[in-house]
Amino acid sequence: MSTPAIPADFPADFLWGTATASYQIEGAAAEGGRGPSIWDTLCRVPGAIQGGDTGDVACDHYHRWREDVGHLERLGVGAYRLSISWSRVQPGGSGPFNPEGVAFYSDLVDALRERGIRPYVTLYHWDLPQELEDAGGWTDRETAYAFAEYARHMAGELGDRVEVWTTLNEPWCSAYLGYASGVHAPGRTEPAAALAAVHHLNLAHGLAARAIREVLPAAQVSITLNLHVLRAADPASADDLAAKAQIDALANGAFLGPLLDGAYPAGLLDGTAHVSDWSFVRDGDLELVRQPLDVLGVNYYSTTMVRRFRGEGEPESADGHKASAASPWVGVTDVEFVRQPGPYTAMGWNIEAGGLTEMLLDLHERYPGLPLAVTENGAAFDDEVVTDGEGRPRVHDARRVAYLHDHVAAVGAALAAGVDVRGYFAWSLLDNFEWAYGYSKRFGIIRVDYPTGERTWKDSALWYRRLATTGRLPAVTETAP
Ligand code: GBH
Repeated sequence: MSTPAIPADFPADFLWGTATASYQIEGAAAEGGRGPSIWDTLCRVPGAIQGGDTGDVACDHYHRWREDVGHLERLGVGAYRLSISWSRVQPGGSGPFNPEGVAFYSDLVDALRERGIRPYVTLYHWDLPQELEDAGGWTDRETAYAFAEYARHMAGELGDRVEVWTTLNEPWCSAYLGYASGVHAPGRTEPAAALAAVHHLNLAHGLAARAIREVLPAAQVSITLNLHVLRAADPASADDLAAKAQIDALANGAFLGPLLDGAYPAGLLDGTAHVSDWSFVRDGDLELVRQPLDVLGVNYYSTTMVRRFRGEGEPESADGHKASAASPWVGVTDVEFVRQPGPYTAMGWNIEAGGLTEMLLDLHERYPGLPLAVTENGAAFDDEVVTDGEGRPRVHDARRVAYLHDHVAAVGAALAAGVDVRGYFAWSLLDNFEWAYGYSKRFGIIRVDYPTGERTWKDSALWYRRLATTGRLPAVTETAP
């Protein structure tokens, strides 16, 4: 695909990294004093996860972490984005901490730093301790306070060895997929509860940001959002533009509003008034949520096209489900999600690198002076292992190389336009547990064989090494071992 003019070189201090998440890679679900999380529970619900897969073993990163740090070192990345399993370090989500769990992350962070790799630590990538869910989960305000105490403790334990503290990963998913569509843990389908979850996640971020800075005044604090880049099917249709605005409020405004503007958008409150009165927002909450952000993390995979539903019966979502069948779009009944032109990844997501430039430019215009980082970007494809002339296993994942190439170029285009982007993290270091899809979807630049756990560098890893070590966008053919 053709890309806009990009600079030949990225800034010398631009950070190249890879990202993972605890439940997706660690395994050792019942080892080292770890308590159960909502994902352990969902994985035991028949039919919830493709193939009946679980994160019990995953990539066995808990035992193979030294080897994985070696891969990071050989990739030449300057940063690694990992997440902490809350129930590994505090099994019940409140109460005593588990020194063995804390030591795991402490050793990992030390090993990274010894190799000059900056740890970007996410405190919450969807694995809520089950005990907290039993008490109401994110629908309960107490969960936000518990999260802040967990954050405070980890700030004390890991201290200034952590480069950037990210409170939450994609609260959109935690709230709407966890509590409205129910495809993610805890698998609830209660639209009003999802809105309470939105607010308590935002509150948790604010309380945790404050707690981290109380312990570490110089800490860099961040949150990672999956903002939706939205398109109206007919940009000349007032109806389609209104549909887009409605989705924008739920997808983007529900988080950007309180985090950066100090208020929930009026369109969000109006559009969901028939579902909830938002009385869970208490006096003072919005001041708490709006803590200074040192960097905003954004995850980008694809774009979303919507139109006002004009047909008979019920609108369908882009993937063919009836919109009323547990939709993540709380309160929305008359918006259709339109399938866009390909190519597509194995997830069925359309590939559109320009959407990443657009998102970064939009944020830059709206929030001038806010540093940004692309904390996830990548693609699932059906990879094949072949054997080369010397009998070595190879994975010629040309489509993933092209995807990464075009999206890195899209970041370059934003930089050239003056956007303050500090880094880019490829999702993911390893093939891993892809949530409701189990192990059927592979996002890694390094292949993981199941169940042996054996790692094999794909061509995309070879390509990414060249990018990370030169700071120059390599041609898609530069994949020599
Ligand atoms: C990320 O989430 C996660 O952080 C990561 O753990 C995961 O493995 C990775 O991406 C790959 O999936 O059609 O409007 O409902 C991705 C979040 C949210 C992206 C839902 C696609 C569909 C939008 N996803 N989204 S919509």
